[in-house]
Amino acid sequence: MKKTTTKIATIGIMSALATGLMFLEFPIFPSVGFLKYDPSDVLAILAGFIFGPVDGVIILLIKNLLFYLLKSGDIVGIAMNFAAGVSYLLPTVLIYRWRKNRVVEIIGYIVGVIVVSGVMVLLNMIVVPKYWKISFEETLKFLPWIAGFNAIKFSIDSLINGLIRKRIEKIFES
Ligand code: RBF
Repeated sequence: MKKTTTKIATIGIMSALATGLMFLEFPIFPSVGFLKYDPSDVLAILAGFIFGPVDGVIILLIKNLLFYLLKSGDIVGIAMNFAAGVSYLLPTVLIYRWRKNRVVEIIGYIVGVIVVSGVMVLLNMIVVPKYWKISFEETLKFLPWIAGFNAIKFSIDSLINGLIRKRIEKIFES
């Protein structure tokens, strides 16, 4: 991957693919049906590993902006999806770039899953009472499901990324 133009085009294609994948969203736990899994963050994570954290965050931004315009119209959901993607992507990618070996890569996935689960529990404690117009006490009942949702979502993404990263990287080496 030498030319900047090739890289910009690749980021554009990956953002478009991520937007398409976001349409596949489905809930994991019925009790928190507003939390939906979709595999789109995998594209941003791949770009983070192959190009760098800024490129990964750019894909998260573009896919959320496009999904907002094309389907969701719910700025809170979009902002939460973006916050979750960034909270996972930054620690995971930065740890991987610190030492590029399989053990550190796996530690990065584990740290990323723990960080995103913690950050999103905190953010949801602030957002959910306002969004659903419920009390803080009622919101507390959802917290285990919110933590579980984020842990499962980003464990799946880690697994997919871990399995396909090398193969995708090879495409860019030529
Ligand atoms: N997405 C996550 O990945 N983690 C979250 O913790 C999370 N919390 C959300 C909280 C609220 C109130 C809403 C409306 C959405 C949240 N989302 C979260 C985003 C959701 O799963 C989905 O991707 C978006 O709503 C786009 O349909």
